[in-house]
This record gives sequence, structure tokens and C-alpha cells, in this order.
Amino acid sequence: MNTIQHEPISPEVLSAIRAARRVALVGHVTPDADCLAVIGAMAHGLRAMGKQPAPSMPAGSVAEKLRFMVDIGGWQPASSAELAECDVALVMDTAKDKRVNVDGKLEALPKAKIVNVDHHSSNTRFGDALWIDGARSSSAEMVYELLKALEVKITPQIATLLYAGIHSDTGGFSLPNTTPRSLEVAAELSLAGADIVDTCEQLCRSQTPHLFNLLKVVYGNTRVSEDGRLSWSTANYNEIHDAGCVAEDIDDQVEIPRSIRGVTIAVLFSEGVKGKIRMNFRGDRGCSILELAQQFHGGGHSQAAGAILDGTIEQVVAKVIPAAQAYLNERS
Ligand SMILES: [Mn+2]
Repeated sequence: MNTIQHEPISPEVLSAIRAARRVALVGHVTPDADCLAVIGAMAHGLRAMGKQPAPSMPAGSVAEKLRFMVDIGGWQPASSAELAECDVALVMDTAKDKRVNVDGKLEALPKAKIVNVDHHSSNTRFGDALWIDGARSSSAEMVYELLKALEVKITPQIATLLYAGIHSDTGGFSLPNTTPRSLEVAAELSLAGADIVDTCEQLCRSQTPHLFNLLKVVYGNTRVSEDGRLSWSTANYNEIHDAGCVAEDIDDQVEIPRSIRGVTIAVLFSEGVKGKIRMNFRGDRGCSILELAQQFHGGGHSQAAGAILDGTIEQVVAKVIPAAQAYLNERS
């Protein structure tokens, strides 16, 4: 039986959006499919409500693979002058205010009431009106409920975007965050005209040659601990750039070390920006890696988290892998 309790949408969130005129749409830095899904869906939804959406997307933040989601969203990034005039900022999928993908962070939105809608249980609860539900698969699932509550018609474009967000954050409806409600929402999105085949082709089966080269690097650099429970891989600055890729192309390649049988914790170390080592952590078999990521000032979810440390890949691996092994040993 499904015993998951969901947080109801807070009335303050609904009234803030209903009263808004110009709404900044804000996600997290290095936006993923869920993030671009909610920005695009809300851009369509707000236009249908007669409001002006102002998506914040600093130049160069969208991964090439996800650009199709910007096209379906039909939006252009707002200028800093437009953002400064917004009366509401709808911040979605973003656990901490310092992670907002805005040049100048929230100070660049001086007139805006901050509305925080998110599914990260680690959300720091910043802002003026909040709807946080850690039991939701994705922010896309929440924005579906939000648009329904705002009586916005779910068009095929909105449905396609939200389906992509849920599909991506649930690992194709296969991760522990997949709930009966996420499957129901997916079915409703399909009924509303979501283009499932084309979206999943774009998300899962259309590697560009340079992204494929990056995967070869990640496969080649994958290591497994002696006990087989910890796996990691690396991609340093030169490897990423020699493959023809940039920092934004690091996305879910941590799925490669994660895919080895018996692995409980997987980590990808990448140096998209010289000297800044980004870590993507994944936990399986009920092992939360959030506390591990937090040891390195990171955050995220219990099964998927991230952190950034200064240094070289070698230095950071030498620090983090023993900590990850100790973390695993403590838990079994
Ligand atoms: Mn998400």
C-alpha cells in the first residue's frame, strides 16, 4: 500500500503567483533536465495566465544535450534589467539560495518576493513562501500539481517538459524516488500529449560524438574498491576538453561507476573548471550519501548529491575516497 504523505501546496505559494505580474524563473547552477523542465513549463503556464515570465539563465549554463528543452519551453533568458523588475521570483529545484542560477544571486532580484518550490529534503527553507516536499520524485512532478492548482491547461509542450523532468530525476522511473504518484502524473502527462518517444530519444539515446568520447574517458578511469562496494571515476580538465566537452556536459556520467554490480556508493570527480573538482555522489541499497556529501560542504538528496572542492583530481580523490570507504564501513 502507498503510505507516502505529500505536503499540500501552501496557499501562500498560490497567492503569490496569482498576484504576480512579472515572475523570475530560477533554478540551480548547472541546470539538469528537471530544472529546465520546470522553468519551461512555468514559462508556458505563466504566459497562459497573462503574466510575464523572466527565466534566469546565465550564458553558457545549458548543456548541449538539454538545449532541446529550452526550445520546447519557448523562452529566452531574461536580461539583468528584466530580472531586477520582477515582483516574484519562483525558485525551483534549488536547495540553497547560494545555488541559484542568477548572476549576482538573489540580490539581483531586489523587488521580488521569493517563492521556493523544491523536492530536495535538504532545502534550507529560504524565501517568503515555501512548498518543500522531499517525498516528491522531482520538481517537475510538483510543478504539474502547481499548474493544475493554478488551473493552467497542460499543453503538449508543458506535458513533454514535465515528463522529461520526472523521467530524468527518477532514472527512467527506476530509482527509489519513483512513487505511485509520479507514475500517475506521468500517465496524465502522456494523456495531455507528452512526446515520450522523442524526449527519451533526446535524453537517453542521442549522444553526440564528443559526449560519447567523454563516456569513454569515464569508463576508462573507473576504479572499484577492494570490497566492491565503492566505485569512482574521474575526468580532469584536459580529458574533458580533449573530448570536445565543457563543464556543463558533466551530468549523469556517475551512472557509469554506479552501474557495476554490488556498488553501494559511486562518485564521479570532474574538473570542468580548472582547479575546481566537482563530485557527483550516488548511493544505492538504501545507503544515503547526503551526509557524505555534506562532509565536503555539498548537498542534494539521500541517493544523489554533489559537492565541489578546490585542488587537483588526485588530491581530492585522496581525500574523499578514504572518507567514503570509512563512511561505508560505519554503516555495515
Ligand atoms: Mn530535481
